[in-house]
Amino acid sequence: MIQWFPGHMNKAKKALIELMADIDIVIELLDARAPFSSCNPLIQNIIKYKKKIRLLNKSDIADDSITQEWLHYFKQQDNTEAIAGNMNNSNQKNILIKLCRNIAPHRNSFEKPLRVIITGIPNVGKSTLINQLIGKKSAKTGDLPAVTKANQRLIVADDFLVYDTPGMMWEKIEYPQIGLNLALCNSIGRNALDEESMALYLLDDMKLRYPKALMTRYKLKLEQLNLYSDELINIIGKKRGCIAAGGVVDMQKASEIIIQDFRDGRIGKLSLETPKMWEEWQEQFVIEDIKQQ
Ligand SMILES: Nc1nc2c(ncn2[C@@H]2O[C@H](COP(=O)(O)OP(=O)(O)OP(=O)(O)O)[C@@H](O)[C@H]2O)c(=O)[nH]1
Ligand SMILES: [Mg+2]
Repeated sequence: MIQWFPGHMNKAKKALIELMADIDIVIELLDARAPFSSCNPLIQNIIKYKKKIRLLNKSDIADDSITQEWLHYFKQQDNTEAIAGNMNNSNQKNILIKLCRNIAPHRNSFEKPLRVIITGIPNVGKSTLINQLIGKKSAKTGDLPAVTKANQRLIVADDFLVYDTPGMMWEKIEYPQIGLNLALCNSIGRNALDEESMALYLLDDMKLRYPKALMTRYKLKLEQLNLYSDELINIIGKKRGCIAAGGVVDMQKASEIIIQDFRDGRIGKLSLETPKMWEEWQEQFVIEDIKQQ
């Protein structure tokens, strides 16, 4: 089971709890490709009673119809607005600022500024969004988990403050699907990962849910989708020239290529989980928990 909770996240957790008393609105970024796995219970406990906007980010590389299902799912929660996020949407800044001002209209002066915090799992795009909101590159960004290490206060306008925070992972990941989905979305540190298992899991899922996208990306024949996923990694590795000493396919390298293709949206606009899949998984988890008792 994948676990990753580096030391700075404990500090970040304490800092987030302290800051929360002075916050009017929480914008929680979820990864649109895995909204439930990225809805970290540690963060939910801290932001429980706050007004929230759940922003399903990276929607440009997620499955549009599934993102709509998730938006519907989250909008049913108390005190919660839900919108899709995409850093390439030039109107996103205006939409978000307007939404925040509507939620807390009483915080509208220099003396009583609107105080908004941006939180979420690592690498979901918090700092990128902050830079978009303030209109310049002040927060450090990067395609690696744990780029931001401490809270940072930034000014959107005289009456609008925004806080960037370090990404936080689940303290304990209870179920394998959650760990794998978070790992595929690049929210978990490399040293905690086994890329071959991740690629096998991704291919198992894509063969069933996105067969056309998979065939197109790797020029596969329909009947090849019946092969075991390790054989598929082998075929893809050969096509991509991932050959190790002795002429065999370098499975690690081939797995890394498949994972990177997914992360960059090169296989297509894919989502790893739907609300319905989650219901089914949760039932399965309950049965497994009972069996273990
Ligand atoms: N495709 C896509 N990529 C995005 C989007 N928003 C951010 N990214 C990319 O995601 C990566 C992580 O962005 P950051 O803003 O550093 O993420 P963060 O949440 O601040 O990460 P930590 O500080 O590590 O917790 C960068 O490579 C961004 O370019 C988006 O809407 N779509
Ligand atoms: Mg950051």
